[in-house]
Parts: sequence; structure tokens; C-alpha cells
Amino acid sequence: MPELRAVKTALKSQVIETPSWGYGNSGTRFKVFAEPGVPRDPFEKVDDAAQVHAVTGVAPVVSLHIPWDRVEDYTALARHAKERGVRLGAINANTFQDDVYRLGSVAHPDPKVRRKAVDHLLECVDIMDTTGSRDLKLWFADGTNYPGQDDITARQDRLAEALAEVYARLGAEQRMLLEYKLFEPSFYTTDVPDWGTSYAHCLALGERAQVVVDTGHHAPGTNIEFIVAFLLRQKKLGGFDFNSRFYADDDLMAGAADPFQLFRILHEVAKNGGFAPETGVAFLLDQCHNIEGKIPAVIRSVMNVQEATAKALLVDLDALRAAQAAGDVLGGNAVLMDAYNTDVRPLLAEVRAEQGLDPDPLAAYRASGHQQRIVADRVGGTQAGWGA
Ligand code: LRH
Ligand code: MN
Ligand code: MN
Repeated sequence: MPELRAVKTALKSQVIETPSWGYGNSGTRFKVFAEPGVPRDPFEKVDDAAQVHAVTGVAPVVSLHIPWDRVEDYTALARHAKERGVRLGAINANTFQDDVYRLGSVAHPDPKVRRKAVDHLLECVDIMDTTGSRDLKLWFADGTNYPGQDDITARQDRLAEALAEVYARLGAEQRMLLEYKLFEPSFYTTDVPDWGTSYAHCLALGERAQVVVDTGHHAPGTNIEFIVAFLLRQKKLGGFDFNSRFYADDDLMAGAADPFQLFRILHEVAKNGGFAPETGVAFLLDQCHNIEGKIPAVIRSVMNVQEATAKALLVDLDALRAAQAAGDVLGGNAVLMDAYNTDVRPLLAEVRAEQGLDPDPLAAYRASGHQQRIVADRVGGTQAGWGA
């Protein structure tokens, strides 16, 4: 059996990065329902992220999305984060919302548009230099809607050229994380539709280009844990964008739709050393909260990831390997199911108490008075971003 003390230590040192856009009014489909008290600027988003960290103890990093989080002074924003007990994490580039990107960005047929897109990516690296961020996270909406609209191969060439220019600009400690997504907004071809395409580009770029797995970006039924195991083995798993999907890129709370899948993914991470900081796997949330309270939803998501992690860490790997070596199909499966079926909530409550935290993060947030304060103080909060 895994040693309980080691499991607790691992849980205490877990780092879950929360997305700035999860705190604002946002939603990828249909209407965006506004919530009172949402942040009016990136500083206030950082304030909300700090609240999540204060009650969970494992969310000390907040990722930014440029230009949604564009500010005059990134040093001031980084300082503000530090004062609030958190730090700025991945910088997410955005080459998908300007009119000029109608036919794509880095794979656009017009070199002028490609130049604008690459310049934005380079600007993001400048921001990383100032904020001390390690990761540049790239997702491209590029693709086509109709057969014959553009040349699939030529688009790959343009993409590769753009990525190479940005990769060459990265500092020694910086990484490029390339996200893939099956479809949407493009409906016929997507230029980075799957992990294989992302992997091939990252391989050509070099060690510091890695794949990011957004759990909502696959076809239904895709075995995501297989992808995770494969990428970890190749040292190409840069991180996760965790969220839940029932149908497509739903961006619901992580662990809400399929906690068993989250467990299976995190089991692969645990088994293959992916929780060790030196492996560099980033655990990010990428979600939007449209009808539910935003800060509580982020807290709930963090707790869901923690619960799945705890279960993954409880897998008896010796017993599992023994069963596998013996060809004991049911035995191996039982070892995994035993861990998955463990109620880890008391363990996590204990871990939190040992960290000086309230065992119930949601109750602690409700008691903090933060929600009442922001509703009273932040008048006119809006959000630049998805669906705004
Ligand atoms: C694209 C995506 C990508 C974006 C984020 C807001 O669907 O997953 O990571 O940056 O949503
Ligand atoms: Mn994502
Ligand atoms: Mn997405």
C-alpha cells in the first residue's frame, strides 16, 4: 500500500493553476449570464484567484489570457499577485478574435496576417519575461470550413514556420505549450486537431515545445489517459487544461462530467512520475462558469482535481504490477477500482487541517465575506473574453 504520509505530502505540494477568464462573465455558447461582483480588470481577477488559493492551499498560480488581461504594467500585476500570495502563470495567446483572423492566424494565406499573429505571440513572450511566467500556451482556431478552401499542406508549412520563429525567441527557462482541439470554430479542417499533430510540431521544434491536453478537446469516447501515458513516456506532456465536457468543448467544471476519467488520467500521471515538479507537467483549469457562482465553481473544480489526485496516489502500484505480471485481469482492475472507490474526502479534510486550512474550502469561502464585498464594491464588472 502507498505510504499515507507520502500521499499527504504529495497532496500538499500539488499546484493547480486557475484561469483568469474563469472569474469573469464568460461562456462559450449562447447567452452569457452576468454575475454581480465579477472582476473589472486583471488585478481583480488575481484577487479572486487569491481567494481560491487561500481556502484550498493548492492554487497559487493564475494564468492570463492576452489581450483579455492586457495591462499597462505587467510588473505591477506580478507584484500585486505576489502581495496576494499568488503568482502569474501561463500566458495564453489569443489569435482568434480579431476580424483579420477570419481565415486563420499563423496559417492564414496572407503573410501580413501571419505577421500580425506571430508578432502577438512574440509580444506574449515579452510579457512572460516581465511576469516571470514559464509557459506560453498556444491554441489556434485556424482551419477551414469547406473542402478546397485552402491547401492543408501549405497551412501546415505556415504553421511550422510561425512556431519556429516564436520558439527561437523563448528564453532558456521558457516553454511553448501547443494545444490541440478536434474542431470548432473550424468545421472541416483544423490545423492542430489532435495530439499527434501537436506532438509532431513539438518534436520538430525542440525539447521546450510540449503538448497540452485540454480534456474537452477530443471526440467522444477518446481514451485520453492513453494519450497522457504516451506523451509522458516521450517527455512531451507539457500540461493539462482541465474541464468537463458532455458533448463538445463545454468548459464545465473539471471532474463534474466524468470523475472516473479524471482519475484514470491522473493515475497515468502518478504512475509515470508526472507529479514530480521536475517533470514540468502543468495542471491548469480552463473553464467558464456561466450559470454557477464563479469563485465557488473554481474552488469546487480544484477540490475535484484534488480528490481524483488523492485516489490516483492511493493506487497500490505494487499490487497492480504483481497482478499485471501474473496476467490477473480482474486482480489488476480491482486494484484500480479499490482506489477509485475510496472516499478520500476525510483524507483531504485532514490534509487541509494539517495545513492550517478549514477542512471545507467552500464553507471557508462563504464565511470569508469576499463574495459580499465584491458584490458591493465592484460595480459595472464586465469581462473581455469568450462570449462577452
Ligand atoms: C480553446 C481554449 C484555449 C483558449 C481557452 C480560452 O477552446 O481551450 O485554451 O485559450 O479555450
Ligand atoms: Mn484550453
Ligand atoms: Mn477549449
